[in-house]
Amino acid sequence: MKTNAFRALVALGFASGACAAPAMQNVYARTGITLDGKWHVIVDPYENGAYNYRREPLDASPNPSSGYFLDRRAADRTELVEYDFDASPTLMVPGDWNSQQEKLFWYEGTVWYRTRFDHSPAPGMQRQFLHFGAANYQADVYLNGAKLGRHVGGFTPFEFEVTGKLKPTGNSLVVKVDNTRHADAVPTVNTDWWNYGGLTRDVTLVETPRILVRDYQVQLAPARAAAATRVAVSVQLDGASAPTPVTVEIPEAGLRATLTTDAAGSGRTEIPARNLSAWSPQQPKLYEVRISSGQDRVVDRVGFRRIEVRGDQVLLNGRPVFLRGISLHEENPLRGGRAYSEEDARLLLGWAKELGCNFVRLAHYPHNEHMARVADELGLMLWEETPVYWTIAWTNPDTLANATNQLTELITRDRNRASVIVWSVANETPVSEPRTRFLRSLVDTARRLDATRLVSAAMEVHVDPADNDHRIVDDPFGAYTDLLSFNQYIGWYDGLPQKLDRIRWTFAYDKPVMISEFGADALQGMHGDALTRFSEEYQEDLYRRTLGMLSRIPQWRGTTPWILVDFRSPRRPLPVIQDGWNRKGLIGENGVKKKAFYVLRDFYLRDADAHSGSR
Ligand code: GCB
Repeated sequence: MKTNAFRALVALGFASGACAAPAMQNVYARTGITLDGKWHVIVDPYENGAYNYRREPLDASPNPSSGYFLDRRAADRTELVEYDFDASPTLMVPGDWNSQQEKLFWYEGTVWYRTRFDHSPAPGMQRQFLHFGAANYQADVYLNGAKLGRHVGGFTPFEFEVTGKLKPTGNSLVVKVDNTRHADAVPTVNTDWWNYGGLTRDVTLVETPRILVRDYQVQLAPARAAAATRVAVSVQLDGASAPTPVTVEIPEAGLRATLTTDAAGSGRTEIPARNLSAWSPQQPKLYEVRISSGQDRVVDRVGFRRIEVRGDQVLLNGRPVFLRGISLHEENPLRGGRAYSEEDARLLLGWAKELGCNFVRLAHYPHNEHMARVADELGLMLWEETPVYWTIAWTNPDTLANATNQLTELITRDRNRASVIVWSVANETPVSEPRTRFLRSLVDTARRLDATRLVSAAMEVHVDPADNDHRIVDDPFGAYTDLLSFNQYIGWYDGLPQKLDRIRWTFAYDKPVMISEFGADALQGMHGDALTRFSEEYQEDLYRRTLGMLSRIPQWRGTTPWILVDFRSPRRPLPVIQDGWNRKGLIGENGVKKKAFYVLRDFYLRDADAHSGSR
């Protein structure tokens, strides 16, 4: 299925060779072999494997020189080949390179990865796809010496069809991964997180029959007044050249429907569904959903719930809810480096559960698919986000196409997850006309791809020029979002915590207010009085006062304080205290909880739900 964003990327010449295709839905449920494990790597800061000595791209050359790192061997001892994957070191995939090799800790540039594998088709399978969970930031992929294409964007899945291109033995898969930052990229050059490079998520060879269910969405239809509950189903087949029947079943609920696709392979239907138990944090019920067409069959586990906004309330399954949240980065501090596995997801989301959360903000980019699947199971609602962070090249059409593509790939992957309730299109972007136009375009994309969830962004606040204790939230972009979400750091970047007791708020919109960030750095184990910067007591006091201030806002409906765990950031050099870590975690990098953790937990367990706006 070629989305508009995908077409735009091709039209803009985003790719060298073919562009990667958007990945198929629910890849973990498919027949496949994992290509995870040790890959040989060549570190190539000058991109010697991609350009000749005149800096001409070897991709464009009909006879690439031996510099081209495509797993060649010298034909005889006189031939000059100046690299050797077999004799080069290895890195684990999935995994970032920074946390695996000390020499690569700060590295930003190109690393060439190579694995070899044999392949004999699984019974009944005619098509093969190479699926990458993510590669940060740009990946050029080569199979058996031929280029398959390129993918841009560090946090979303992509794939290449390789049917007819595989050999029974000794296939060579080479990926050039480049995490260089660029001013016109998404994100841009400036962030407050570690730029982990590499094949950071699972790599799989997926096999399917000739016709496959490439994509589907099975969710409750948006509520219509007095209408019965219905499950809305949309399906996209790949490989069907004529109308084809598709069957959708939810056996436990006794539901079954058959639809017929159109000539383009798309089909939709609605199934009346009176007896489904709703998914919620209290009861995260998941149903087995089976979708089959011809030889192809996929099985998923899907929860059914409704999320809406009415006036200043957030309604989950029709009832007001307070979002007891926390923000988190995709990092496992105990192992070090990017989180990628189901175990990592259970560690991070398990801590969020201990904190009393029903909501988690996956900041500041799309996290791996396990996060949403584990959240589905644990009953945690999620805010998922694109890396449109701080400043972006707002007027550059390539940058918008890139952001649109990343958002599209995220929504396509996770739109069957009951846990996901918010698509967030940006974080702390400075107000300007071109920026608002850019973000509106992303909102339109999100709503077009998925009409069943809320859309928002973490916005900013401004100070009333006439009154330093008066904060105003009137970002013009707030007119287009469902939640009025914003970050604020009164008491840390803006005065001392006592100031929190005096602040008054004005909101330009009658919408649910969601404070997407507040917080203070504290080094776990460092103690002092409540005015000692970086002490646990300062952070604890700031949390108490912030919760007091927010409790006075009548339309306050949730918060995701910054942040669950300390995380690595090159912007945080203060020796002894930061040492390259942002210390705003409620849990230290050693896994030990700080005092403020308990302040927030007590608030969540005792007082928070009183702010749901239920009247
Ligand atoms: C913010 C950013 C977040 C930073 C945080 C901080 O406003 O959204 O990415 O890490 O502040 O610690 O300064």
